[in-house]
Amino acid sequence: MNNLENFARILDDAALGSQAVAPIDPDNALSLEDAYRIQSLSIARRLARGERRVGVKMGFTSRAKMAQMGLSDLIWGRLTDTMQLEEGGEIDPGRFVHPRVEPEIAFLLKAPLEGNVSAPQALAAVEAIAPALEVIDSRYQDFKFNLPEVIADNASSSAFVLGTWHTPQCNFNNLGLVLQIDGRPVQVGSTAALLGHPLRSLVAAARLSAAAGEPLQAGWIVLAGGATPAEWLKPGQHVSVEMQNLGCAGFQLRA
Ligand code: OOG
Ligand code: MG
Repeated sequence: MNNLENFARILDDAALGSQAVAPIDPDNALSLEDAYRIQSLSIARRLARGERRVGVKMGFTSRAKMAQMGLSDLIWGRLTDTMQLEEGGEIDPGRFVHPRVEPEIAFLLKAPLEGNVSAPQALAAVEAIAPALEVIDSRYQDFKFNLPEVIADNASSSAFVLGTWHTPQCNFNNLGLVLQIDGRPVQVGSTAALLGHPLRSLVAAARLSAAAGEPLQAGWIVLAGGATPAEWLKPGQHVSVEMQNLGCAGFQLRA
């Protein structure tokens, strides 16, 4: 087993066992290319266990997220079917190490989307949009990492919940949103926080996925990134996002 495979195993085991691990790149020696290779190898382990690839998540597409995590480069990760949890459902907190939640907007694609596309070309490939909650859960101790480490860790992907799909034939560039925990608003924002327009996040996803040799497919979901800072989650909490015109998505963390 080479080094990269070993790191993929460590991170995959950490996710499976909900157990934090030490940083894998304490000397800042890992290249971004190797970091994405580790991510790809860790997802290959999930696919070998029978999970199915369902899309892509984008990270650090808002200033709020960049500032909160102290990193300012766009990153992306791979979504599989077991990460999608039932809207309104109950989630076992035991599956996480130290979860956080953030409000996002999701795209459902009706056509493949590849390479350097324009925003109108990206929109033409969108079947529907929905409000979303992403649960991020770094596998590193104290949720601390450098850029290659978070990339290797599949951009902290852990779970997501989607609200109802809506036609994209509406203006969704500046929709107000509220993240609530136990009925109390904890973050307020707008989809405009995502690179000025969430479609820009989809454009970036098309470019980065194609460059990695895994172009976006019809039927895939793309999570555009957190529009506000993420909030820590505790067992027993109820979380929801309400998005202007698009409705709500929520879940209950079991006590
Ligand atoms: C990295 C993942 C970033 C987003 O939406 O910006 C992300 C992290 O914050 O742990 O999911
Ligand atoms: Mg996110």
